[in-house]
Amino acid sequence: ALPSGRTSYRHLYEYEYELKELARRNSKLVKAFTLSNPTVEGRDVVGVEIATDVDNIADGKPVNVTMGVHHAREWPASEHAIEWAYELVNGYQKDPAIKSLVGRTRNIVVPIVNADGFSISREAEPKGDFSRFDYEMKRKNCRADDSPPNLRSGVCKANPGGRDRGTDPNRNYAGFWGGAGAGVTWSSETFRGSAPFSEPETRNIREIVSKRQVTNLITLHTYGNLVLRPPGVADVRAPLEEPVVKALGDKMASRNGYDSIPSWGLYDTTGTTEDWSYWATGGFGFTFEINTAGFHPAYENAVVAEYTGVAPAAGAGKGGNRAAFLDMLSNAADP
Ligand code: 0X9
Ligand code: ZN
Repeated sequence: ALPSGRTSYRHLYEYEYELKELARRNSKLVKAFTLSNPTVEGRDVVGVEIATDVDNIADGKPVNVTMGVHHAREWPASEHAIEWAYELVNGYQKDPAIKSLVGRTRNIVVPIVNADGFSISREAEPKGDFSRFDYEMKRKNCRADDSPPNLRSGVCKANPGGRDRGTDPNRNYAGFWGGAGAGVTWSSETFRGSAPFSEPETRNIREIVSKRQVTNLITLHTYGNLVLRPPGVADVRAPLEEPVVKALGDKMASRNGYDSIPSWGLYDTTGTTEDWSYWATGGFGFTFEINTAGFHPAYENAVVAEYTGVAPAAGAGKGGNRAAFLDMLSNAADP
């Protein structure tokens, strides 16, 4: 079973409620926060920080960040992230190894980076010319083309329409922004945006990475059973620490049963989360692509089995993402 006992995909309001409830019930260990940039449609982006004496943020400990749902339709990503928050809180009370790891680190979890997109995808209903599927399969955020008439309306509150409205948050970071593997037009599913960090989603993550000592970061996506490390584009140098980064990626992949490869091995991208964070800070960052069955297939497999490592999911085994996340936490605590 999952740390929370959950058996179905959460809705946006449940994430916010549960994160705040975790903090309320464990006030010395867990602090809930709202990032400073509300989304284009005005939604809050909420996370938790988990640390011994959580309010003492200047204690100098390394910060380990876990985030999900840059891409709206990738629901297992936020589920794995929030379950990790429960794992740390539960483990702190009853597992001495987890208590020790948490005691030497600070852990930030932001399950839903793209709150507008997730809300549209998760609450999808047919509307006008568009099917439920058109809404459910939204990827990007809700940024509108500001040149009237708005032909790029997309499935967002203000402008129902095709799902092409928006910027891809995972092409909007400053790392190699605007290069290969990023769209330059609104209709592209990988639209890079008007400038690096033009979007509230990427600014929110920049705020965390720039203000805090983020040594370790995992950004969760679906799908493909992959542990991806920088760089995302073939024609740049690998990190100086490539052997160390590779070893950590390989170790995590040995837990969740995924393939460990450099990101460009999947396809070229620019402007992704860890290509920015690594070159900005030197902190280690990985993308996990959860499961092989689709963007949000059956919960039992894509979330319960893949997180816990219990069969029958294809990539589940040897401890699952729970064990892979613990490797990342151990690396933060004892590099
Ligand atoms: O394209 C993406 O943003 C990620 N895949 S997804 O299907 N979740 O959209 C992959 C990003 C990893 N980086 C590279 N493949 N270079
Ligand atoms: Zn994705």
